[in-house]
Amino acid sequence: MDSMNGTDHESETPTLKIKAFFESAPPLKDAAEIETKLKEFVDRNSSSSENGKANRVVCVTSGGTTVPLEKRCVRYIDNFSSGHRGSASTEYFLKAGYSVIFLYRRGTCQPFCRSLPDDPLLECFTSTDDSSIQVDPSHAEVVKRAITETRSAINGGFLLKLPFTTIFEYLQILRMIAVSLRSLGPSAMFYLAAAVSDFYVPWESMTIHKIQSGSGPLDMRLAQVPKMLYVLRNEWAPVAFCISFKLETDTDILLGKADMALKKYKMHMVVANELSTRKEEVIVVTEQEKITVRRDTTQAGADVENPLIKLVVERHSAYINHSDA
Ligand code: PAZ
Repeated sequence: MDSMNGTDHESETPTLKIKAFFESAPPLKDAAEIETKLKEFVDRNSSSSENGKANRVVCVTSGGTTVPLEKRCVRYIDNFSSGHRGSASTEYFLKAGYSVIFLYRRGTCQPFCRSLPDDPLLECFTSTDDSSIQVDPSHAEVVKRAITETRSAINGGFLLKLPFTTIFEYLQILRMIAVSLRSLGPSAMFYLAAAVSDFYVPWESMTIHKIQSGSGPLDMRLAQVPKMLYVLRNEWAPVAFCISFKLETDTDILLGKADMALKKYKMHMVVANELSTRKEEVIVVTEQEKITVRRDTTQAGADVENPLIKLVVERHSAYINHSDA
């Protein structure tokens, strides 16, 4: 499931197919509200920098998209992504002074909340005799960090969180973000870590009601999701710094596919990762080099996103300086 990063049939990805995808997609229910939030966020980050330049803003996508099988959706095709990569990267981008638009799958990992237990409400809090609620001392530190860091980033105007569930929502919101970040020129970045469905059921050919099991095996044909990286780079945000991700389970094809995505979609970087080792190491593919980035195994709790974001920020700085020259 990697349409944003995919390489199959790119030659069949004309603007027309993409236009058709958006025209047939069910309209976003909260489009006006998202538009307003984006405008406020971009305005704040365009004017608040001290040196007269726009703040750096990164759109981090995180988690997997779903593909509904029915309009009144009971069943859908899902994706494995936990959102760990996107949420961890968001924390490091904020630390590096970026403002972040976090486009995430509902219910997946959130920035600053990665260390919370699975069921935070029941595991971190206790109800006392006088019916007040207290944090269990063993979880006090992680709860405090989750609340203070998240509130400070959101209230300070550095973090905007926008949720999606379906492939239709994801791509429509991504397009809105891209268009609204256009004014920031090279200071804007796209860090596309979400696992995006390759195949989908077009809205107009989708059954309204729950698919019935009485009529035997299900025979369903899925259409290919148009390759949106193409329009992102060529139309929506042509000057932004763009990083896509490539996930494979077969290491023999991983770097070849990443290279192909880099060239075909003119990405500035492609982060290649293999499913079982993705939390240990990634390979950053650029036009000139392939850099292996590893988690520091000598440090407890160290993650691969820390060195990865350092490298990304360094390359983004060079890109901005080069654009200014
Ligand atoms: O979300 P997560 O931390 O479980 O996994 C991250 C990832 C593997 C989804 C990401 O690093 C990635 O490769 N995203 C693109 C996936 C793709 O090729 O569709």
